[in-house]
Amino acid sequence: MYILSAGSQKDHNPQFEIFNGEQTSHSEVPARIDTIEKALRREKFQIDKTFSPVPKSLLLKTHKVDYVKFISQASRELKNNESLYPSIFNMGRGQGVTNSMTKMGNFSSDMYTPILPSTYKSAFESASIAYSAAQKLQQGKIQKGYTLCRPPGHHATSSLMGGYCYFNNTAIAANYLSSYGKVAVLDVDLHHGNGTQEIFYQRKDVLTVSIHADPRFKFPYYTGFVNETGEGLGKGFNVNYPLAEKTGDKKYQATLEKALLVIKKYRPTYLVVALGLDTFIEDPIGFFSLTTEYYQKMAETIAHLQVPILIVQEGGYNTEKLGNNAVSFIKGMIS
Ligand code: Q9C
Ligand code: ZN
Repeated sequence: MYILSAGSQKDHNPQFEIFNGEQTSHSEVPARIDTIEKALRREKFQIDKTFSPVPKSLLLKTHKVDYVKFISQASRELKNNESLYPSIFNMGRGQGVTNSMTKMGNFSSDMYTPILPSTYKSAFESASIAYSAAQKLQQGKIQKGYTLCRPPGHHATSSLMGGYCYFNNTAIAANYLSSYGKVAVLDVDLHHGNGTQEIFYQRKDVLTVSIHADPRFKFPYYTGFVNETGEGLGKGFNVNYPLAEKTGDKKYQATLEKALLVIKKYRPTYLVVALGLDTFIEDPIGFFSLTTEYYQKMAETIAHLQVPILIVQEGGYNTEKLGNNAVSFIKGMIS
């Protein structure tokens, strides 16, 4: 198992989110990566820290140029300790852009996802490790890779940040690999991978499959329903599995097996797994009841596909136990 992490990702450190009109603590903290790295090292896994920057062409295959420019420019213009949150959302209503706050409303879908001075660099490095590991996979240098991406990516659409995500690391890796074969994305984060769904919604060369909390009750609320199956050429190449509160190991496993059957039938050349560990029973913003032991079985089941696999870290907010859960998953991948 090849494991890749970056350096500057830890600089992106949101101090709060705005939830229901209040400042509440932010779940997506730098300690998440520290905990995973520590647990992996304890188990004697090596962690590579060398990577190439994601090519602009690949970034722009996934995100609109104005969106990328906005994140870059807004990060650069902020002073130390400053942060930018949207207060009003454009939602396609108009074009008047007079200041950074109204401009951000063009590119934001919620108030959980601020821009800080370090955001562009951290998000860029997060995307870069996903790209670099995907490249190694494509070159046949590795059969399985795991990238400790932070900030996460799967809620970022082609032109909207949200759900703690800026650049869609999973989609960037899948887009890269799609130049070399058919790609399946399996999203096992607790939350629906709305960004990844949007990015590939009209394509059949990338199959997107997501298992997640029923969006009637959980973020991102507006997407993740069964009837979202793709559009145009992509019709039939997006599959959603919304599940009820307190879904446990057994029910999850049954759903995973169904999802893997769909992926198997597609005969992908590569599989990208968007690994959220917020399905954990003790996750502070969770909804499911999966156990640490189950992550090993989940990974074993996925590995049965016997295709090159890239695992991209997404959510997971129990910073104390996140490392153990990641280790359990990685052990299942290699067993
Ligand atoms: N105060 C990922 O797991 N919900 N994003 C915030 C809780 C947003 C999760 C409400 C959840 C976003 C990558
Ligand atoms: Zn999540």
